[in-house]
Amino acid sequence: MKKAALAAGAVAAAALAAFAAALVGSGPSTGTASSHREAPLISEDPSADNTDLYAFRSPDRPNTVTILANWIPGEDPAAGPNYYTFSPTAKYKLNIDRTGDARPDLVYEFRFGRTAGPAFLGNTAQSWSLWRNKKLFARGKTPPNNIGPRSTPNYPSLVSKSIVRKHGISIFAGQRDDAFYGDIGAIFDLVGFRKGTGNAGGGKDFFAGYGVHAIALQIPIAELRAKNSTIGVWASTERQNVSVGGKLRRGWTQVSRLGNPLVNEVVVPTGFKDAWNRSAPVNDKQYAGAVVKPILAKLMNDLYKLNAPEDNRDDLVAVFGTGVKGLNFTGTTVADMLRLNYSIPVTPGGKVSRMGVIGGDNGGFPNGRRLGDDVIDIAEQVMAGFLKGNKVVLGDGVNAGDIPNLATFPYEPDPQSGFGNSKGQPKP
Ligand SMILES: [Ca+2]
Ligand SMILES: [Ca+2]
Ligand SMILES: [Ca+2]
Repeated sequence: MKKAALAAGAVAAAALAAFAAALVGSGPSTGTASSHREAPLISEDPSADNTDLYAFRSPDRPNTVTILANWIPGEDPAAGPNYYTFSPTAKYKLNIDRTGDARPDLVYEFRFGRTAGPAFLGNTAQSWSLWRNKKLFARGKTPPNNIGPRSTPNYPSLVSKSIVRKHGISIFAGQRDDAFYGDIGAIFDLVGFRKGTGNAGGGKDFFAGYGVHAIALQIPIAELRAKNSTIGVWASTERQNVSVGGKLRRGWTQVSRLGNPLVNEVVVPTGFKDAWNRSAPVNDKQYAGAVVKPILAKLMNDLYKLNAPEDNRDDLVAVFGTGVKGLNFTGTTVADMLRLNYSIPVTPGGKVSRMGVIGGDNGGFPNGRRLGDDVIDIAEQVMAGFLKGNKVVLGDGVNAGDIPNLATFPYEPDPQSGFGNSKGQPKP
């Protein structure tokens, strides 16, 4: 058992080494979430960088679906005076396909303003406007970042005041604690694990203490009207084209996108990662070869002799590309979208498995994704061949985030405060 656990841990590490590019964060940190710094170009543009995407039936309001997307890897809450903000020169999008063709039918597009702050401080409360299918839908303001007890007292009330409700839809945008979790520090130290590993705990949550910027929508199910009650969701960011001393290029260019966690990092070869970020899900068939014969499965076998199937991975194509038949299949169009069958009931609290569908809980990943779903462990086990009968207990030893998620919208926890900076120790 001990040996098995050790092997499992090592494999987890190998898998994560591949995920690593994605997971390693920016700035003062070394990491953030399931798609952090996963491609060369976007790693130079953190405020446009998608980190994670979630979609789930809202546990406290089961007649609605919540879609939540995070941007900006590794926000140190103490990073003043110019704290992290959404970029005023980017468009942040949540795209929903309701017909299975991987073309968006509902596009929620956010733009943010930014004004100067008091004295030497940046202003982190940002006005926003939300456009739905190119029509102005709502306006609002983010709460400020969680600076500290003097600047931002009673932070939860600032958050609840910032939530806008319009035509039955709840809307939030602003800083959050990163709900993603995983042991990244050990993995990058030459795939070493601290102890135990497997799924038996013992890992260290690298993301503890770091924030992100989130956009969350809570949409009545009655508005979604998707074929087979299954939506395909992805988040994306566009940058305004700029010209430097030459011809003006008008318009916008997509610089980042995210559907399922870990796809661009695990599946897409490095040389194609930037192109992948610029492309649309509808054209994802070009990457199907990399899914059918994943380099990661071979790597895992080479290193740890796991017996992971190395070819004909139709199971991975289903999970990432088309949805799983009988669960959240959207048709034969291969596209990286997070697919949620919202006719599947919310899993009652005591029955929730962090392993989602492979843990017997169809209310979680890959049927959508909840904040607590352990997508690192799930991805490792699925890559090893779980759905083809090769069940290896893999994991990174971190089974939950450092802060509990909230029971109500926007569900992702309040960010830790800059004043409360958890990294240093008071001097004697
Ligand atoms: Ca469509
Ligand atoms: Ca966290
Ligand atoms: Ca884990």
